[in-house]
Amino acid sequence: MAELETDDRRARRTEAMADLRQFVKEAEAEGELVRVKGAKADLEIGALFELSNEHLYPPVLLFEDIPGFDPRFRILSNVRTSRFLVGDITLDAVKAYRSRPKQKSEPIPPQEVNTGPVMDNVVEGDAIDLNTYPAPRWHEGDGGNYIGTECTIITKDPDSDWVNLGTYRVMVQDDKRLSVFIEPGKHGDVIRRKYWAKGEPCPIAVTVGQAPILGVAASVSAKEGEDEYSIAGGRIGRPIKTVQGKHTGLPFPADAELVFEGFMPPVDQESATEGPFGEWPGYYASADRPEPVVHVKAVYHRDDPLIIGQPPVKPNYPGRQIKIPRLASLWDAIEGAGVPGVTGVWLLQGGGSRFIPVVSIKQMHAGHAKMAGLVAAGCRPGAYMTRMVIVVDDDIDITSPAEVMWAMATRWDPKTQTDIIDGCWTGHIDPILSPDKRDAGDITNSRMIIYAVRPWHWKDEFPKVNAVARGYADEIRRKWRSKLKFLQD
Ligand SMILES: Cc1cc2nc3c(=O)[nH]c(=O)nc-3n(C[C@H](O)[C@H](O)[C@H](O)COP(=O)(O)O)c2cc1C
Ligand SMILES: [Mn+2]
Repeated sequence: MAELETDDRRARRTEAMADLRQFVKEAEAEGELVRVKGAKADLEIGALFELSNEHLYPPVLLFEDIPGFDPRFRILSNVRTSRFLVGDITLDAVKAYRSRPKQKSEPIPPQEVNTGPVMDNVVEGDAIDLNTYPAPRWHEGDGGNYIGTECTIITKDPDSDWVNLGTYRVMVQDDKRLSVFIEPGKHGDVIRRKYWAKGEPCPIAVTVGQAPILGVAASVSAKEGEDEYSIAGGRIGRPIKTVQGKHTGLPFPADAELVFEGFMPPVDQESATEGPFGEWPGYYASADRPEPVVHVKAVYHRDDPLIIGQPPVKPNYPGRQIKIPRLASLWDAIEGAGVPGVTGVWLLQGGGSRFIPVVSIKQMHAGHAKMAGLVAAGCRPGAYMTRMVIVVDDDIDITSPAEVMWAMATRWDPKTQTDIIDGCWTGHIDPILSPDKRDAGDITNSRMIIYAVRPWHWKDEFPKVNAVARGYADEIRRKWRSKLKFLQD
C-alpha cells in the first residue's frame, strides 16, 4: 500500500531538500543514517558506497574520521536516494506525480546576504592545499581523486546577468588545481567559451556540499538564460541565500558546506589529463583526455563540512533507483503523441535510467502496440540511449522484471513481433558504440522494439492465463494475513 503523504511529512521533506544539515537530522530520525568511521578515501569508501547500493533505499552514509584527513571533513552519500526524500517507487507514485497540479512553481530569485556559515573558514593563496580535503578514488579504474560528484558548478554569463548552475564532475589535479569535466554544449561550456573567446579565464565556483534541491536544479536541463538558483528557490518556496566570492564575485550559497573559487584559463593555454571516470552505464567507455583546469584562489567552508559523494554505480544495483519524474515525462510524451490506452511506463532493472523502457497498453485495435512502441522509441524522453523497448499487455506487472520476462517468453514471437531500427540517438558513453563508429563520428545505435503482447488478430484465442486473479489474491491476502506469516511481507 502506498503510504499516504501527510502535509507535515511533505513540509519536512521540503525543509530537508532546502537544507543539507536538516536532511541529516531527518535521516537520523528516520533511522536511515549510518555513520562509518575510519574508511579510507582510496577505494574503501567507494566500495562501501557501491555495496550500500545493493539496497533499493541505500542507507545514508556519513563517512567520518577518514584516515589521513582532518576529522572535521566528512563525506555524505545517498542523500537523494534516501527513503525519506524519495518515497515509494511504484507505478501509483508515477500516476500521482503525473496528476499533480501542473502549474510550475514560479521561480524565486536568490537573495544576496553579507555572510553565512560558508564564510566561517576562508583559505587563500599559498595556504591552499587541495589535498587536505578527502577526495575519494571511487573505483580502481578511476584516473584520479574526485571531490565533486553530486556538486554544483557556478558560472556567470559575461554578457548578461545569467548565473548558471550545473552538475559536472570535479577531479583534484594537484594542491592548487582542479579539473571540471563539462560536456560540449552544456551551459557551463557555453559560458566558459565566451570568456575564452576574449582570451580571458572563466570565473568559476564549485560547491561540493549543498542543499539537495540545488543538486536537483543543477542537474535538470533548464533553458539557456534560466537561473537554476531561481528554479531551486521556487521549489522550496523561498529564495536561496547567496554570498559573493571574494575573487570572482560569483554568488554561492551562504550555507554551502565547502566551496572552491577560482578561474579556468582557456583550454588551449592550459589543460590536464582528466578521467577516466566510471560512467552510469557501468563502464569506462570514454578514455582520459585533456580538460581545462581551475586555478583555485579561495576555499570557503563551514567548520565541519559535509562533502557529498555520489558517483555512478552499475545499473544492476537496486540502489540505482528508477526516477519517478523520468517515468512521468516518458509517459507524458507517449500520451502526448496521441497513443491511447497506456496503462504504465517503467524501466527494466539493469538498463539504468534509459536502456530498457517497458510500456503497458490496453490494446484497442490492430497496430496499437506498434504505435506505442515506435513512439516510445522515438519521442524525446525515450529516444536517447535506448536499446530495447518492450511493449506488454495491461495485465502484466511491469514493475516486476520476472513478469516482463514472462510476457516476452510467452507472448512474443521474435520473428514477427520485433522491429530493429538503425541510426538512432545515443551518446559517447554507450559501451557498444564501436571504435569505427566513434572514429567516423557516427554516434548512433540500433534498437529493438519488442511487442510482447497477445497478437491482436487472434488475441481471443490466445491461451488463458493460469494464475489467481489479482483482486481475489488481494482479498485472500487481507483475510489470511494476520494468521499466515508468509503473507506478511
Ligand atoms: C550526479 C551527476 C553527475 C553529472 N556529471 C556530469 C559531468 O561530469 N559532466 C557533464 O557535462 N554533465 C554531467 N551531468 C549532467 C548535467 O548535470 C546536466 O546535463 C545539467 O543539465 C547540466 O546543467 P546545464 O544544463 O546548466 O549545463 C551530471 C549529472 C548528475 C546528476
Ligand atoms: Mn543551465
